This record gives sequence, C-alpha cells and structure tokens, in this order.
Amino acid sequence: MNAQAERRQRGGEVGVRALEAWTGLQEHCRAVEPLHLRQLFADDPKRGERLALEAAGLYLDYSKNRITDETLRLLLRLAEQRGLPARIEAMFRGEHINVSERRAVLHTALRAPKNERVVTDGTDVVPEVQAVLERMARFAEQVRSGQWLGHTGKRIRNVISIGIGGSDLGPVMAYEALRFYGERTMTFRFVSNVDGTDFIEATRDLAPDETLFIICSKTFKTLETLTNAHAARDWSLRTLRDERAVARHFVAVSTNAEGVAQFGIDTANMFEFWDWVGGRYSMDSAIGLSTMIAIGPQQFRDMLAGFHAMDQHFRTAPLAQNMPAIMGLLAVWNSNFLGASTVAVLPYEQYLKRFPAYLQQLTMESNGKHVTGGGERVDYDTGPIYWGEPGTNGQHSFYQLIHQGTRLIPCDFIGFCQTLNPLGPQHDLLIANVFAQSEALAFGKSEQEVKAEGTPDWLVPHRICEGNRPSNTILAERLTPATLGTLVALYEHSVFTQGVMWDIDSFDQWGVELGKQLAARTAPELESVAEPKLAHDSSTNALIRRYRRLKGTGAGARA
Ligand code: G6Q
Repeated sequence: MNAQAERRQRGGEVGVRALEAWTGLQEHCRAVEPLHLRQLFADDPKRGERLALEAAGLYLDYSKNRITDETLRLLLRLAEQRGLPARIEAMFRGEHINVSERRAVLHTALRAPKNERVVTDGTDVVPEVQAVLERMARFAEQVRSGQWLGHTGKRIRNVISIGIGGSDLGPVMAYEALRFYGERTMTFRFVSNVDGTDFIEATRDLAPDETLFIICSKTFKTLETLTNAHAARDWSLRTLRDERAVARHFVAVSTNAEGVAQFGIDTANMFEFWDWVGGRYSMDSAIGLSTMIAIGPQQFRDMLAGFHAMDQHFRTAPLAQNMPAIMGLLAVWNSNFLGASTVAVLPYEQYLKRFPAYLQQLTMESNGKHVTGGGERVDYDTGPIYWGEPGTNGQHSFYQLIHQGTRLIPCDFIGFCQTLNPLGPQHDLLIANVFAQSEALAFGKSEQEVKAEGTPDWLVPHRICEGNRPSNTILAERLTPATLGTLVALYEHSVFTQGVMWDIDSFDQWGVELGKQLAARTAPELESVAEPKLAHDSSTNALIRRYRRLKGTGAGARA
C-alpha cells in the first residue's frame, strides 16, 4: 500500500486538502452558496470598484464572482500555505520546477531585458536569448525588405509556418491577433494537421519560388510536422528542381540541430531555443519567427515588453494585488469549491478569434494532471475545461446554457476600449454587449421583473434568469503587440498559480507523449500491403480492418 492509500485508510486527507485554508474554504463555501450577487452588490455599493485590479495596462474586474472578503482572505491564505511566493521565485530563478522532466521553466527569460541575468544550471541564458532574437530580427528584415530572395531570384511573398501544438497554436493566434500590425503585402499561412487537406489548401494558390517554409518543432521528431515538412519539400522541389533551393526556401526552429541537419536544412538556417521553454510557452521564442516576419522586429520586441511587464507584476506584487494570482485563485475557488468544471473565454475582439484555442492548450495541457509533483494521485479536481468563441457570435448560440442551463460556467470577458477598425456605432455596440452579458449573468431576471413585464403566468418560469453566474471582465485600452503579450502572460501565470494550488507539475505533458507513440505503432498497420497481424483490442482491430477494406488494401477489398 502506498503512503497516500495508507493515509486515506487512517481517515486523513492528503496534501492540499489537509491544509487548514482548504478545509476553511470548504466550510466557508457553505456560507457563500446561498448568497446572491444581487445581495452582495446591494450590501456594498463600492464592490465593483473595490474588487478590481490594474496591472501592466490591464484592468481586471473580478467583483462579479461569488466571493466575499472572507473568501479572498482564505484564498490568499491558501496561496501562502501552498508557498506561492516561493514557487514564483523558484520559477523566475530557473530552478527545476518541471519535476517530471527535471527541467527549469524559463519562458520568462525569453522576454527579460538585455541587462537582466537569469541563471540556470550555471549559465546566464539572457545573452543566448538576445543573440537568437537578433538573428531572427536580421532574417525577418531581410525577408520583409525583399533582400532574402528565393532560389530563382524572386522575393519571398508567402510564409508558411509548419508545426503543431505548442509549435503552432501560439504563432497562429499571434498572427491573427496582430494582423492589424502585420505586413499586408505578404501572405502568412499555418499548417499543423497531418490531414493532407491542411497542406494542400494552404499551398494551392501559391508559387513555390516565392514561398518560405518555417519548420517549427522543438524535438524535430513530431510525426505530423515532419510529414508536412517532407510534403513541403516535395512541393517546392517539384517546381524548383534543385536541392540547393532548400537553403533559400526552408528554415527551421528547433532545439535539435542534428534532426534539422538530417532533414536537409542547413543549421545556418536554424533558429534555436532551449529545453527550458515548454512548447505551449514558446510563442515568444524563435517559434514566433512568423510573427516577427509579419509584424517586424520592433513590434515583436514591443510584444515581449508587454509579457515582461506582466512578469514583473507577478513577481513583485503582493498576492492581494497580484492579478494573475487572484485570477488563478478565483479559478480554483470556482472549480474546487463551487463545482464549475469549465471556463468560457469570451474575447469581444475579432482579432482574438484564435485566443480561446490557444488558451485551451495553455490551460488544459498544463493543468490536466492526475498526480501531484510527488507522484501521488490527487483526490480533488485539477484543471477545468477551457473553451470559447469571440463575442458577440457566441451570444446567439451557447450563451443560452450559460444563462439558464443547470451548470455553472464562469466566464472571462475580454474587451478593448478603443477599436482598431472604427466603423459607425459598431464598437460601442460590441462593448455594450460585454457589459450587458456580465450584468445579466450576475443579476439575472427575477420572477417579479418577468411578471412586471406582463408575461403570462405559464411563461414566467421559462423567462426567469436566476443570475448569480460568475464572471471576470478584462479591459484594456487597445489591442497592441504589447497588450497581447501582457494578456498571454496574465493567463500563463494564472495557470501557474492554479498548478501550485493543486500541487501538480504544470509543465510536463505525458498524455501528449502517449498519443505520439500510439499513432507511430498503428500507421504501418494501415499502410502495409500484406495483411498485418493485429494485436490491439477487438474494437481497434475491427476499425483497422474496416478502414483497410474500404480504402482498398484490406482482405476482401476487391471481393
Ligand atoms: C506543448 C506540447 C506539445 C508540443 C507539440 C509539438 O507544450 O509539448 O503541444 O508543442 O507536440 O512538439 P514539437 O515542437 O517537438 O514538434
């Protein structure tokens, strides 16, 4: 029997749930559950201003959460008992906080100013980071200015970034988010899926002699990326008909120089990053090369400065005024104490249309864990499910369930005070919807109000909105490269805070690794001409046989 099971048998809780702050929150939750946000706001006319924070240009209104001052006190106590300040320092100082991979977690060094020292394993990593940034900048300028020519002497007009997961979602999201600032004379596309459609559709209208591929892969071993990279090479060489063309049309971003060379890309055309940068934390490393080509080196630096501003705030602000810490603690409250199993992220900004998808990886790959850092099975829920869509579109579909369904779904509303594309009354209408939605979710529509509108009795229950549905509202002045950096860093550190509360390793991803291995075993069974000997479960065996038969290679295919 392991230590955890033994303790359970003795009737004791383990780890996190045994903390006095955790049990205090459980107890306190019973007092909060009957409280309605209507009452909480009525009792404290200043609540909306009091429960709000400003940091690095972002404003967070968290007053529409189902909390009291006592909730906050207990959550902050939990953060203290879980040692959050020391954990923050350990991360920034390059300690090996990614325990299962025995690595430092230093995405914060990617945006540290030139004069800062960040030492891990005896090396100051800032000079290396800056050197790569400078190489990226030189290359990006050459491509943008037309100095970097393709094999036939034509300028590069198209950039296709090939990668998947952490080597794709950040660049796609950032490209879309910063499109307003991007080079409009160039075309940027992203290929991630091993489904051939992704590659074919991304390239069908492009000329190979004007197209640059950036192959992004930390390991340079990922099946999808390498398969797409080979397809790209074939596509280029079919037209360019000269191996030497690879040097002008392919660059790589990786930690694996050997793998890059083996693929046939000159390592002089490789932009490096390091094992202490996790895939989902890498959009501000060389993985962001496509972003830098799109918006230019200076604006990329502005984005890094935005990240850094939030890093500084997270590292130095007292917990009670610490925006990522508060957001992370509220997420723990909503999920572990109020029982919410999902969070909706609702950006009211069309340019952030890929932000929810980006956050899904950041949050769910980081905190979708079932054991503690020490390897014990947790006996509480960890990372909730993140999802979302840009507003106002979602209002005409899934918001119904948020307003009147039986499940509690905390929402993060994100809005900007200035639009990048003024058009009549549209921006005011957009933002009016942010405020109206969070208001309606919090306060609802009571029976009395519904009746006062002359609603017939039989219809009243259908029209009642109970309210008391929690939300955060994040407001910024304007979407800029810096704001984007600040916003991403806010979520990164909120995720970290949650991981610390749950005592899990937010920086490994063994589930993803399993997926990578399984496909590698099954692919040859689908491809082989000879009938393979299948040793899977009966469901998988039957699916494989059916697929082989219908694709025309399996037993009886021609029968
Ligand atoms: C991210 C994960 C995962 C990874 C991809 C791509 O944190 O580790 O999404 O980014 O599997 O891996 P490579 O960059 O090694 O190709």
